Amino acid sequence: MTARETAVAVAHPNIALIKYWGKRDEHLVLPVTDSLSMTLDVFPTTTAVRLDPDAAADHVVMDGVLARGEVLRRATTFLDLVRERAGRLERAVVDTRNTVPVGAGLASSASGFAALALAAAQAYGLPGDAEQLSRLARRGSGSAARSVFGGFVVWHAGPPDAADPDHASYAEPVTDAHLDAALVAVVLEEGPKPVSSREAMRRTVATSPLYRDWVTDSRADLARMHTALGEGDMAAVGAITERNALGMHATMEAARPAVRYRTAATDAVLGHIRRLREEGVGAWATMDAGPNVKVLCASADARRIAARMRETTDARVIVAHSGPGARLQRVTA
Ligand code: 2P0
Repeated sequence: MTARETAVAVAHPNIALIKYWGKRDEHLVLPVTDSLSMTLDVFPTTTAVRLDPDAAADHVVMDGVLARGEVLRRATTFLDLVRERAGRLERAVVDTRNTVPVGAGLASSASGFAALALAAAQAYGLPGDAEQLSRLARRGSGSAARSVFGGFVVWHAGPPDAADPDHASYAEPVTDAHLDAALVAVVLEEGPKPVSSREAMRRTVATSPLYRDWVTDSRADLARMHTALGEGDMAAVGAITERNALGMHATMEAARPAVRYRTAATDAVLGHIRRLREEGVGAWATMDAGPNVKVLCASADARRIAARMRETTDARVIVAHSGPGARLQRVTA
């Protein structure tokens, strides 16, 4: 690439069925536990990166607004890492467009850093395969490691005593999953969250008396999840997903001070999902760092469940299926 060329990459968000909640190394973004997600086919982020040899600083525009403060700092820190690895000094012009509400617990940082990692690696001429790209994206935001791949994806925490812990922590596709699942997102709130997931994780690891048990449980959940995905057992995948999410929220709600993302509206949707199950409909809940609820179900049931959610809430309801990994859209002069 020459300095005039622009690399454009697209990545989709992912929703964890087995959650990532807590880091063992903040700088390297190493998680305490493995996590497992499904990449979605909605809300892509498209990011363009162009090198500017004349610029004194990175210029980052997010959804048409010039980034400052924490958003700019995180992007620049990430670009510094890419520059260091590529042995380049030029600053970058970054234009990123989200289609997901930022900060609403629908993981815009996952699609954002996966797209930025791919576009920046291309623009700076950094070689590497998808696994290597996943390690790089992880440094921007943990969950971005998973958005590099499509379908079901597992992110390995890596052994705590690994000689090269950065190398040991990466995501890869779950190749033996036999399940056509969908997610029905019930978007209750689209505003920014009261506590960032980064801060909430920190507080949970440092102060929650339930955290150790959650880690033990989550490891067992992951092993059971692999079996359930391999067997295409929707009911088992759903049940493990729901209890893993509820366990994550319980551990953070026990932190001091408590982190509470669930609202009365969240609990009402959880009640609707429980009632659907009592009627024999296969629907299971998961929630992230926000009040919104995502309903995991078989693809064949998604439209019917979405219709029921629209009847029972005023929320925006979006149906998502399995989506693709990050890809380069174009490299233009
Ligand atoms: C996940 N979440 O597994 C979990 C569940 C939210 C709840 O990953 O600090 O933006 O940038 O590594 O990836 C959201 O946290 O956090 C997240 P950082 P990230 O999807």
